[in-house]
Amino acid sequence: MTSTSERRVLLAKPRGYCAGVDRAVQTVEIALEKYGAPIYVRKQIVHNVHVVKTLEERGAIFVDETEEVPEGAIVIFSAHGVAPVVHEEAAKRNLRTIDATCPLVTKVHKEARRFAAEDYDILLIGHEGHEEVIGTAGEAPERIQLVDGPDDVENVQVRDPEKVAWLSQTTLSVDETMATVAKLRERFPKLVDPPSDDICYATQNRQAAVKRIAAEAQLVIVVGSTNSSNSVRLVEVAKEHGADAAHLVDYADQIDPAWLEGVTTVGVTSGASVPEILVRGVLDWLAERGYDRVEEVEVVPERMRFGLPQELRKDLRAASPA
Ligand code: 0CH
Ligand code: SF4
Repeated sequence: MTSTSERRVLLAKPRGYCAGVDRAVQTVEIALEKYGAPIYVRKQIVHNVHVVKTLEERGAIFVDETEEVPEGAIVIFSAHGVAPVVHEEAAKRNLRTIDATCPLVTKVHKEARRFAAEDYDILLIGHEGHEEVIGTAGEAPERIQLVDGPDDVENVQVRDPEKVAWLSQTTLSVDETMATVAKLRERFPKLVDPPSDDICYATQNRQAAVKRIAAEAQLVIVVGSTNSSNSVRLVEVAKEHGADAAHLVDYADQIDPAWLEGVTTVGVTSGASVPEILVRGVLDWLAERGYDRVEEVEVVPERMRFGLPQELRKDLRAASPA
């Protein structure tokens, strides 16, 4: 047993909501207020069980495809982005679309279009089947191929090894992606980099923060859902950077008390799609078990904010008195 006086919590900062998630969740909330329920949302607005459940309770209906949305209704596209074909399908069904794609995902879509227009073969580093990757690849399906980590590099086939560029999903492990790029460059020395980082500021900052706390914690608890790529990456990064164990939980009641055996320092963080109230739940759970000394460890300040999608802003402006 550890003594109570030794027990402490290191709370990573930044953690939780990034600017793109904040904007996407607000988009659904404001659309519900402005247009009334139901509001359709294609896919989970962000990959978090609690966020989706809360919005469902307020009248959002989450669907997998636009064909499930009644003709003429409003549909919101999730933060992870959609392929151009999805916009076309929505237009055919006369849907009113509000695009909550994070501007930093849109930036990667633009890079894909530009490289494709210049006739590059584009190697998109990302996780097979992830919505963001499906959306980005849909910008130029005939030019883009997926590279799912360093072990997948040997499978890449290109038309001209002199004309290859890489892009990535925004929520990957920074270190693993650099390892993938290094292997790609061994095969294609002329490989062209994206004009700026595709892995976004929020992903990078949350990984930097979890590395810091993992170096001192025996156990790291990451709050996040199992389909949240960036949250799962935080668990992996914590294990690689010093934590004896790291676990992903949606809610405090999923913590196994056995994880605390012999643990003096618990690290806590959360993925970019996770509301702070869930982190508070974990801190309360830990405090009840003697881990009531919480030290916040800030590695970098974050001030990023994004404006609401233009379709929504336009309607809000039209409704406000001159
Ligand atoms: O980490 P992923 O991409 O699975 O998504 P999330 O958990 O909804 O976090 C927000 C990222 C949205 C797109 O970059
Ligand atoms: Fe945007 Fe990054 Fe947040 Fe994704 S994780 S929504 S790219 S800020």
